Amino acid sequence: VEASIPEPQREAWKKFSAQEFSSKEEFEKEVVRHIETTLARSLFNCDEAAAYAGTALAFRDRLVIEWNKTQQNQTFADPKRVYYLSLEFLMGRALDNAMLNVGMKDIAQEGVSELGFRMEDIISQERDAALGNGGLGRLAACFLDSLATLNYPAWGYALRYRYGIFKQEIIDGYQVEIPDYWLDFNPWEFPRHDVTVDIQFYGNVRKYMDDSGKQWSVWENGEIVNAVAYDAPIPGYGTKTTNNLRLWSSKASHGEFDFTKFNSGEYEASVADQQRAETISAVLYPNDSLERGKELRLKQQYFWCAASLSDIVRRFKKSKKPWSEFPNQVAIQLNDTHPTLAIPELQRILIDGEGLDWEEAWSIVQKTFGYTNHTVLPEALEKWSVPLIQHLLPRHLQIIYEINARFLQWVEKKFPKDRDMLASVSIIEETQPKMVRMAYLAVIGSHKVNGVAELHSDLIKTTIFKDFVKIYGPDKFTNVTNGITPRRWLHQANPRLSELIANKLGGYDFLTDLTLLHKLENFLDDKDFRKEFQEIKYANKVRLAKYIKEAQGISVNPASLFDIQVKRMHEYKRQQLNVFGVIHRYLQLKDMSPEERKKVQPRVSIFGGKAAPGYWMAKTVIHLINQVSAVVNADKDIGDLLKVVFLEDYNVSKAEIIVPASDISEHISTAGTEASGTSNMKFVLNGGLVIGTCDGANIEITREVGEDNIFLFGNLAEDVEDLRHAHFYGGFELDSQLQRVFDEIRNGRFGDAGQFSALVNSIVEHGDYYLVSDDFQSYVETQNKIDEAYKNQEEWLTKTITCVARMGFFSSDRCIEEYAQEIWNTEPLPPPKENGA
Ligand code: 9GP
Repeated sequence: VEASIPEPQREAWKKFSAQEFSSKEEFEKEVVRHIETTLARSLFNCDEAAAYAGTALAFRDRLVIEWNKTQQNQTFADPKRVYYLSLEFLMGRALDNAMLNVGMKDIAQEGVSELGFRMEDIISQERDAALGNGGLGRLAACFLDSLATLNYPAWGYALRYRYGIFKQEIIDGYQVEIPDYWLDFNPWEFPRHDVTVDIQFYGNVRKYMDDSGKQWSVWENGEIVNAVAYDAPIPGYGTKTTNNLRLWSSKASHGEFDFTKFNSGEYEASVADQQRAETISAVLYPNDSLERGKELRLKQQYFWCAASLSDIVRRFKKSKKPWSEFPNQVAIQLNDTHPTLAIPELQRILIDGEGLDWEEAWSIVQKTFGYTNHTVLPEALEKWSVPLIQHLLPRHLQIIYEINARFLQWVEKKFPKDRDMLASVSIIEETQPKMVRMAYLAVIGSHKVNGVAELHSDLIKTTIFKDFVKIYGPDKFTNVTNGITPRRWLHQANPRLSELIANKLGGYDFLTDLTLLHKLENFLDDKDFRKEFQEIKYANKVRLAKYIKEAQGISVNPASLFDIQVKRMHEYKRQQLNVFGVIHRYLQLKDMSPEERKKVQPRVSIFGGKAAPGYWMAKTVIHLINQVSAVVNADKDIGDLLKVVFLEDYNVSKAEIIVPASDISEHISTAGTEASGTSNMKFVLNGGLVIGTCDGANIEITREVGEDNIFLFGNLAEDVEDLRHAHFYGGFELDSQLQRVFDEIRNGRFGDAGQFSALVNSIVEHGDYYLVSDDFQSYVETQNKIDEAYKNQEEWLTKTITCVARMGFFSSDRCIEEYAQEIWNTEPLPPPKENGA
C-alpha cells in the first residue's frame, strides 16, 4: 500500500486512531463537539437544523471508522468485487438508516432528548438524496443496503447530480417543477480531490503501426473534462461492513477559469469552459421510462462509465494479476442500458491501452458484464444516433461497428442466408439516421441478461430479445425477481410493527432473514397480537391523516378505507383508470338516497407521483385528479364517504409515511407493461392489501400470499395484443358506466372540459392503447368487492397478517444472493473478528 506510515510510527497511530462512540454520553459529546466546532454554533443558537447536522456528523464519523476498516480489509483480501453501475440511486434520507443499521437509534434518541430535541424533528430536517426517478433508482438503493448487510465487497457508481429529481408543487391543480438543490449541506459525502479521471470527448482517431508491425488506434485531440470522486458510506445492518457509493462530479480540466480571457475583458468566456464541463453532472434527467436521445445525456453516460471503469481497472492493476484474471476479480452489473457504453469502453481500454488482441479482450468483456433489463416499453429502449456517437465518441463507434461485424459473422454461420435474422439482431438499426440499439449491445457484451420478475423475464425472451434466445440459447437469459430492503421498508418506516413482530418471533432476526415472517401465521388466532397489529395500522393511518392535513389542508377520517396509488405518473400505470373509478364512485354516491349512503364504506383515495416535465398526458391526469379532489372534497352531501387527495412531491421519505398507512394500494398497469413494481411489495409487507392486474411482481405476490388475499382484475398479458388490434380495427362499445364518467368530464363537472378532451379521446378515439375501457368494469367490480371485504374487519385483518407472514420472498437480500450466485459468482467477505470479539 503506497503512502503508508513506516512501521515504527504505527504504534502511535494505533494508539490514537479514531474510536466509535458507544454510549449515550459519548454520543452527546460528539454531537455537541460538532455543533460547537464543525458548525461554530452554540447552545444559544442551536436550531433543529443544527441539531440535525450535529447528529448526522456524529453518526457519519462512526460510519467512516467502519468504512475505512471495510475498505482496508477488502484491499488486503482482494476478493472479487461487484460494481453496480446505475445512473440512479434513490437513497432518500441517510441519518435514520445509519442509526438503525448500526443499532444505535435508541441511544441517540435519548441523547438528543437530553440535549433538548425530539428525534423525529431532527430526522425530518434532512433533505432526501433524490438521485433517481422511481423504481429503478430505489431498487439500486435497496441493493446497496443488501450488499453491505450481506458483506459483499461491492461498490455503487453513479453521478453526483447537483440537482436531483425536481421538487413537485401543485399550483391551481397543475404540476410545477422546482429545482432540487440538495447539496447545500450534505454531511454524508467525502470529496476525493485526489481521485480524479480525465475523460475525453470529441476528437479523432489516428491509426499507426509500431516497430513490431502491430496496428494501434489512438483517440486524440479531444476535449478533456475532469471527473472528481465523491464517496458516501453505505452501512450494512447488523454488520460492520460499510461499502462505498462513488459519485462522479464533472469539472473543467484546466482549473477554475481562463485568466487570459479574463484579463482581456472576456469575463463570460473566461468561465464558459468551466460551466460547460460542470453541466455534465448538473442535473438528473427527469424521465422515467422514456429516452429522448439528447447529447448531454449521452455525455453523462460516457463520463460516468469511463470514470468508473478507469477506477475499476486501476484497482485491478494494483493486484498485478494477469488480464485473464479480470473477470475473476470484477463483476460489473449494468442497471438498464444506461451504462452500456462501459462495454466498448472496456474493450477500448484493453486493446488500445493495454495492447490485448481483440479476441482476448472481448472474452474478458463478456465474462465481466451482466445486464439487467427493466422494461419492454418501446419508448424506453435506448437508441443513440450513429452521427451523434461518431461526433462525441469516434473511437467507440469504430469499436461498436467491429463488435457488430464480428457478431453478425458469427450469427451468419449459425443461420446461413437468414438476412432477416441479421437485420433484426444487428446493433445498428438501418434507419435514417442510423441508430445504435443499446439493449442489443448490452445483450451481446454480457454473459447474463436478467429481467426483474417472472412474467417480465419471460416476456423479454419472447418479444424484444426473441432472436437472441435463438442465437445464444435460453441459458443466457434469467430472472431475478426484484425485492426491497426490510430495514428501510419495515423497520424504519414502521417501527411499531417491526417491534411487534420482534416480540412475537423472539428478536429481530427476520430483518436479515425475512422468510422467518412465516412464523407469524402461528399467531393468527392470538387476540392480543391481532389487536395490536390493528392498532398499529390505525396509528399509521392517523399519522398519514395528520400529514395530509398539514401538507394539503384536507381532513380525512382515519377510520375510512385508505386506498393509495403512489408511483410515477404514466399512462401505462393507469392512474387515469383509478381516477375514472373515483368519479364513478362519486356519481354513484350522488345518486343514492341518504339511507343507501349509510351502508357505504367510506374511502379516501390518495394519489401521489411526479410526471416527467415534458409528458403532457401524465400532467393532464394530475390535473384531473386535483379537479376531482376539489369537487368531491367540497361536496357537503358526500362528507367523509369519499375524499380525494393528491399528495404533492412524492418521494422516498414521504413513502415511509404513506406505505404503512394503506388498507389497499393500487398496482393496476396494463398487463405486460410493468416489469416488476416494488412498491406493491412495500405495501403488503406493511399490512396493506393490493388491487392489481396480473402484471409484474403482482403475479409472484399472488403466488406467495394466495389468491384469496389479493384483489386481481383485468385482462391478461397474453390478450393485450388482440384487444389492441380489436380497438384499432373494430372500434368498440364503451361500457355505460365509463361512458357516464366521460360525459360528466365533458360537460364540465370537473372544470374546463377542454383540458381533458385529449385524455378522453385517447381512449374513445385513438385506440385506447392502455386498455382502460377493457378493464374498467372489472376494476369497478373488484373495488366493490373490496368495500364488502373491508366491512368484515376480522377477516380483513386475517388477510393482512397472512400477507405479511408470506412476504419473505421479497427481501432484496434474496435478490442479491441470486445475483451473486447466478450472475456474479462472488462470495461475501465478512469483517474480521475484532480483538476480544
Ligand atoms: O418500470 C420498471 C419497474 O416495473 C421496476 O420495478 C423497476 C425496477 O426494476 O424498473 C422500472 N423501469 C424503469 O424505470 C426503466 O426501465
